[in-house]
Amino acid sequence: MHERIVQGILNGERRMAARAISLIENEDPSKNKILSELYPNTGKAFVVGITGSPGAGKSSLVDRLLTILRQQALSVAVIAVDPTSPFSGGAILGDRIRMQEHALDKGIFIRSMGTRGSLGGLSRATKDVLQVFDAFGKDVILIETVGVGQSEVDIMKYADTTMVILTPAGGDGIQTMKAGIMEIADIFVVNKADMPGADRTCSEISMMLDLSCAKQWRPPIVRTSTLDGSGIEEMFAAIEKHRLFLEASGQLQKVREARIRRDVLDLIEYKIKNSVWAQVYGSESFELIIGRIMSREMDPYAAANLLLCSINLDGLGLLPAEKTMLE
Ligand SMILES: Nc1nc2c(ncn2[C@@H]2O[C@H](COP(=O)(O)OP(=O)(O)O)[C@@H](O)[C@H]2O)c(=O)[nH]1
Ligand SMILES: [Mg+2]
Repeated sequence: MHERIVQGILNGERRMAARAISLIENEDPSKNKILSELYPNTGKAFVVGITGSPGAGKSSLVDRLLTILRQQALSVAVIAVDPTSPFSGGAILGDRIRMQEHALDKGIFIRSMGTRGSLGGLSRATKDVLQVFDAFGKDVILIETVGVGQSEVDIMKYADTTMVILTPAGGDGIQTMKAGIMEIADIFVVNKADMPGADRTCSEISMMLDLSCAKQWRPPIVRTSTLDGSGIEEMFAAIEKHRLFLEASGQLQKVREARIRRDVLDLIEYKIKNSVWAQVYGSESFELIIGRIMSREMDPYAAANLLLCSINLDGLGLLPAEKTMLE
């Protein structure tokens, strides 16, 4: 079954890509095998993250960006992540923007992710979906996410270029933005520049950039309006410029290597944690020890050490067949 899906994705069959994504969202055990086999075919897509407050105009900008990317004959995938939405499969983007035109375009694949697939963490599921689109042969992957919490900041770590979308002061000044969000910006976009206050927002961002330590890359500030499309070309040019900077400076390699390091450690941590919980929680000795801690006969530190000795991490994560191969 998984062979069929992997082959389908590599052959560019949309239906198979959609299948894989559903398996990822449902935490189906077969997803690991699919992702492992797709892996050699990944690493080619360029990932652009788009984050900002709800209503800042992220979806509208994505819509505009899609038009430009398609004019360049690039194939694109959009992942819209909204942790507050229980819906999946197009509800987030679809009702907001004029997607009809793009929805029929075979070069575009749009996927919304809500709370489904959050068992292993929404950012983990997003990363897995990213891999599917990458192997599927998408040149560019856009990730739209609401910039409100830690999980969104985590998701943006998978982007090569991160755009933070702000709107003119009064509506949503930079003082209201989370510090963490400001730091991850490679490009600032002041959208709704058709409204008063855009100048002030731009100078606030500029002042903030003056204060932060000098980096190799100073994030440009682009003004856009999705109403008349002004600034959209500049926004695209800024993305291109950042991509060229990443490539020329060797940063792209560095960032991707750091990401791989973290991914492997995350996976190990995830497996160990699951195994520890499965072995310890609710076990007889665990319950016994908890009772002794309650009566102050034992302390939690000694208890943890004691329980650690009983945990077996042998062959963690290996499938039975892989174990036999190693023996
Ligand atoms: N005036 C103005 N309104 C905009 C602009 N871009 C988006 N909007 C409006 O802002 C609202 C939120 O846009 P949306 O793209 O859904 O924002 P998102 O929540 O960040 O994805 C919609 O009603 C849009 O029509 C803009 O450039 N100028
Ligand atoms: Mg949106």
